[in-house]
Amino acid sequence: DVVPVRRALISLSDKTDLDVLAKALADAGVEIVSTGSTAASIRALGIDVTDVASLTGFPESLGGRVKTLHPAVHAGLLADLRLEDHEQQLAELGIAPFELVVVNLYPFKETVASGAQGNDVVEQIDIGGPAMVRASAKNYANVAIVVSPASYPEVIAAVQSGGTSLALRGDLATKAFQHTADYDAAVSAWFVSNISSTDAETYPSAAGSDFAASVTVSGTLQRTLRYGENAHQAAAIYTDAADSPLQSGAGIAQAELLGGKEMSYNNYTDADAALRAAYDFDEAAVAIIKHANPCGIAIDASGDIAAAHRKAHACDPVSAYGGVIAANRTVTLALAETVKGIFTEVIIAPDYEPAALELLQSKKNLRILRLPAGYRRAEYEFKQISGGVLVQQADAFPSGSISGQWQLVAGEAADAATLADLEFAWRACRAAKSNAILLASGGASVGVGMGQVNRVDSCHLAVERANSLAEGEERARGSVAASDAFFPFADGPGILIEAGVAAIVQPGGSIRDEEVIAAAKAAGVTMYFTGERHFFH
Ligand code: 93A
Repeated sequence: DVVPVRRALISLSDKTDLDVLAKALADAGVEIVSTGSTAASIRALGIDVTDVASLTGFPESLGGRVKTLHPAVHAGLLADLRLEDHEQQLAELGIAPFELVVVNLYPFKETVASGAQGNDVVEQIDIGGPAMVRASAKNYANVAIVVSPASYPEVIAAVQSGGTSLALRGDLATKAFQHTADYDAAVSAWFVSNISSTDAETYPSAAGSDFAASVTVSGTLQRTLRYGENAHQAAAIYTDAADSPLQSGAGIAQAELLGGKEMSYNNYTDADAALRAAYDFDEAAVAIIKHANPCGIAIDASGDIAAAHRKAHACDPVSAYGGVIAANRTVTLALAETVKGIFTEVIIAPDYEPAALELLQSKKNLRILRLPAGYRRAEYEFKQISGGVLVQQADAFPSGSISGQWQLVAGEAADAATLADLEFAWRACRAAKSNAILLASGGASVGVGMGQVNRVDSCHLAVERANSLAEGEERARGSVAASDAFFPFADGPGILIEAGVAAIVQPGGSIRDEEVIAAAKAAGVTMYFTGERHFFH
């Protein structure tokens, strides 16, 4: 596993501690190959150095744009000497391998921070540097890649003691890929703000790329985000480590962007909430989410995902403007045609019919995401608190009928259609932030009261929204209601009963259950207890 270092390639914009490094390598008998000003600095120390131009047989050209982009360099970085074939080819080509590569990139972020504009910034996009870093990191079985002076002492010690270990090279390669990902994130953020013609947002970016480098999070930095919940908050997205108890690579963080702008922090949280809701159902289901709460949720028992969307949208067409849509089935052309006419931030689904995708892609600002194969919700949920983190098993419904466990406590047993609506309402209610009251009818939410600090207000809100958002129609009358937790008093159910709901499902378990049951009985309203609560905060 130990690779002795005979030949090193050094190409540095930031020359911090280059003297220490070059002297140590020269003392250890390492041959040094280097680019323009780096070679000059090494030579000025009185140390022998080979110019990369003499290696490639090409002068550094186009004002430095083409220095190391040459097979004589890259074959030396990418040859896997565990393979006889690679070794033989290198010999035939007359190319010697590198065992150590030390590169830091053109100071792109620093140039942007200095206030530079336009071409001055573009010129600082390093191409050859990241190519060398990525090639060497890919070939970590053979090459040690160093991207920061902070790693020099450890690498020098390894060189002096006979070579680099596989563990060290693996750690260095991991840092290298994080470094190039972070670098490209900064470049792409600058392009979004300065070059892209489709970007309608005018908020100043929070320069998130430095932030990502400064926080330690378990998992892998995927990219820095333009900003967090608000424009002044820096932010980044990390993907779970392979051995993480979270999800192991099959969640929204791995979803494929098929169209539209980059996902923002809020897009991610809303899309995740939408998925959580849509995937609570066996039937074709659509959830429309804004600010982590549902504008509408609906199912279609015949599997028509467009019909599910129409019903979900009808719940609150006003709030659905600028919302996030999740579907648990392939998006059909019929669904795409409806969505095309509604301003939507994100649509996420397991797949898209080709014609549907093409139509949606014509909407430049619509982010279109395809879930990774095998998408599933995480088994555990983590919530940061000051000084620590809370962990819990994720709340989930089993598939299939759930009403078998319910207890009828008031009124007549629900007929099949009402029971189906009660089951739907009970599942859908879980998507609304507590305290949640959800009214449903025909497999669709028709009124949602969410996020209130008392259940009476949630009842008022659900009824008020059910009746005011549908023109001239009293949608609360004849609907069914679900409550995510028990009613502590009979006042909440009183509001629902007065509005005309036909049946109520709730966990039960209050010391005043008898009063609540009595109110339902007096009104002839069916009531079930589920015995299980579904708070969601
Ligand atoms: O302009 S580049 O993208 N083209 C290249 O072929 C190339 N090779 C190395 N930039 C390139 N580099 C970068 O030059 C390195 O990443 C390093 O930051 C810098 C060092 O150049 P010099 O030693 O000539 O000052």
